[in-house]
Amino acid sequence: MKDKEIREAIESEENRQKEGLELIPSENYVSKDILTALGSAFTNKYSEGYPGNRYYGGQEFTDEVENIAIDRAKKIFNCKFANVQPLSGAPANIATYFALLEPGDTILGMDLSHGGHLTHGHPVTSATKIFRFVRYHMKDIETGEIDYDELEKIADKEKPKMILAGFSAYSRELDYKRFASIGKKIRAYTVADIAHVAGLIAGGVSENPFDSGFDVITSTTHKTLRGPRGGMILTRENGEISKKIDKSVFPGLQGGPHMNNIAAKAVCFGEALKPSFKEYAGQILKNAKAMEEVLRKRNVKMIGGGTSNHLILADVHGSLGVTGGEAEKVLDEIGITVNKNVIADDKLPPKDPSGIRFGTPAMTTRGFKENESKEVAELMIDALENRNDAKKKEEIREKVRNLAEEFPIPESF
Ligand code: DSN
Repeated sequence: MKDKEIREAIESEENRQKEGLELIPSENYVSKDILTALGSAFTNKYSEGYPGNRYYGGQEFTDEVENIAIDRAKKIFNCKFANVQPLSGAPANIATYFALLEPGDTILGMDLSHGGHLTHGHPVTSATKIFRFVRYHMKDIETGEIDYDELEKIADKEKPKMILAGFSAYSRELDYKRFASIGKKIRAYTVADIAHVAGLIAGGVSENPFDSGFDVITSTTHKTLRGPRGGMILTRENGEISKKIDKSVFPGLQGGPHMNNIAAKAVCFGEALKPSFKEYAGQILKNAKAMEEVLRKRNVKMIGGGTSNHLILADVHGSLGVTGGEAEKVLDEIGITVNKNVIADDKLPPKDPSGIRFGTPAMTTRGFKENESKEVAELMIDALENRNDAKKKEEIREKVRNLAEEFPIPESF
């Protein structure tokens, strides 16, 4: 690359990723094939419209890759329709709201501090100027169980047109059947935002919401699914809902799709269809359970009491007397990347909350098994307990570096 400044920044980032351990549960490492597709000639092409029905010429190969991406996505998630053009998860959610609702309609989603996502109705987001959001919560933060009775009562009273199941910082399985039966009763669309667990569903480790009768799934492709940064919308059937979704994505909200990204999504879906992906997804969960065991042994409180997926939300303020912001910084210093995160009904502000959120998708891609996962959890707690001891932190940094060297980031799967 001729641009020296950018080349150096890229090389530094590559080294940071090589020498440290990535534990942000929404991040992962993609294969070289996916990077090749992202850096391919498809980035030069405009392709407004959909395969066979575009507004510009020269589409024989864009149609080919988009059709492959659509077919593979449908196969993975066992459904009849896929739109692979959303630029990421938030635009996929917004496109779904605009496709199926009218301004002023009500959406029922999970409260952000109980694990929901910003786009599920946090007041800072623009969608709240157009739609009315009401929220459900966990019943018990010790077990993480959703208060389904509360959810049903709100649904009966507020009559939302859409019920959202999905999360950004929640470590337990959702009862999709209960969501679907409440949705059916009040004739609301049921939409599952599976951004975090798409890879677990693809690998058969988590339940597929379509099996419970959900109407729509929205997702990102870059988290547990291990693909390029992007989004998609799937519908169980191919009918009125899917037609509305297509129109809402283009021309409703987006212009030209990013065809290099769609080619990379197709590669990602191909990788997720391989039998080895099932092993990968299973190991993500085993590794998270191994970390959970260490946290429990060392008395670090976990929201929801532990994990049934790829992530853990730990109350480090309550357990170790360190804020989430301080903990994130200390862990950065030893080469382990996590993110500070609010916990349910947090008394501390979102910029420096009580919790940290971390997970196993990226380190599992590196080949970590249960023993290494336990070692990482021990090192994290050691570092937080010894946060004022520079020498101890340097020793831990060295151990992290050695672990990272022992498990280089793979180039293919
Ligand atoms: N930022 C993503 C996450 O980390 O969960 C969600 O948008």
